[in-house]
Amino acid sequence: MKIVDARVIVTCPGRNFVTLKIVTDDGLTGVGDATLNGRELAVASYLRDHVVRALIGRDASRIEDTWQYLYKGAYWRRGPVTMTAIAAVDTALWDIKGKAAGMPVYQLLGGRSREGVTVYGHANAETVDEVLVEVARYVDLGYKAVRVQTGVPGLASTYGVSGDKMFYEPADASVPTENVWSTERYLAHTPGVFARVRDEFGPGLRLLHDVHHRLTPIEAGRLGKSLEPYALTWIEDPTPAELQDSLRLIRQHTTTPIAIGEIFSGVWDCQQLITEQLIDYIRATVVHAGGITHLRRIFDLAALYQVRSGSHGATDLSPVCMSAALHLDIAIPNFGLQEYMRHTPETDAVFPHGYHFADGYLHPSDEPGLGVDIDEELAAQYPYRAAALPVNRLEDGTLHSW
Ligand code: EZ4
Ligand code: CO
Repeated sequence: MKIVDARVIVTCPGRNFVTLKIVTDDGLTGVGDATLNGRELAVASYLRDHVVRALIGRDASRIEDTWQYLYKGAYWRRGPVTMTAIAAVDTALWDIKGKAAGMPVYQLLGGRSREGVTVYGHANAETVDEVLVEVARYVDLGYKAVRVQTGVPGLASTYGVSGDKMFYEPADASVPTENVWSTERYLAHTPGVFARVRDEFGPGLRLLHDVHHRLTPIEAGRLGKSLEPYALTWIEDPTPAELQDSLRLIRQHTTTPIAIGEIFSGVWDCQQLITEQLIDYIRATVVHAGGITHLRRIFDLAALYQVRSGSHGATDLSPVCMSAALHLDIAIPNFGLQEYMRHTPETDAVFPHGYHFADGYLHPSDEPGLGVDIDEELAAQYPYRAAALPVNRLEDGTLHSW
């Protein structure tokens, strides 16, 4: 089963996606997501200019060997561009292997460990009164877990709050939008938001919150402690996590669970976080952490330390990534939660897929492979549009983490 073609498809059905489609000599095709929000063309070039020619003629059934070939063979290891490109190849090869075997990929990963994949949605609004309405919408749709983000009084805009409630897209301009941030205003406001939400919805609803890398460890400890009465499932990315050691300080101050890892490229970014049990959920995902092969390796390490999965699932991860994530989620023993932001109808049409949402759960497709494809003709109707993620400054103008 030799690879005879590998196409890199860039499309923008409302937002940019990069997809790799691999074709074998016996007519099988596989798809992999290669989207890196705001840096899409870097990955497209990595694949087109450096990877595709080395794939032609390779045995498509050798997934592990191809992973090692691309990782060790590049000499330059790790990094989001490299690992996203490797992920795309890896995901497409798992899709092909499933089709060759006549089985959904989750069967090749050991079969089902659960009946459905619990997902959380994003409730967001400028004010607390408005966000209660948004949370109720998700509850009505059947969601058992909801992420809550609100505006902060005194700040013009805040991460996670948008006009379009279902399809939040932060990459909103070709040159980064400038936001203003105040940790003091945020820490003063946030506990009151969760007091209201918990009071309104009772103890059964799982609540989450994304801090988006904005605090220092001691500030994060204070936030976690102040949120303890409202029993959150997790706070996400409380600090930038390059400094894995810093999570020890947060742990000394709060029992609010912590989820980190959506920007991680591989196991070396979270090895200490996992083995010292400094986090509760690892948010690494298929597209940015080296594909199904490498993410499974991360999840297996995490399982040894009672760390559960909580994969990133924002709209900038295409339905191809979501399909792949669901096959892992349904199979691994230590699944925790899966983020699920719905894609627009335009995106769903470009990426026909067999997964479906019902009563708070996503269900992977039972078709052979990943159960997702790209409609290349339709994709060609949506040319790439430059879009960058915002930057964030403190009120005095100092550049801060976004
Ligand atoms: O900002 O995916 O938890 N979800 C997130 C996302 C990220 C975007 C960046 O491309 O933090 O909204
Ligand atoms: Co996040």
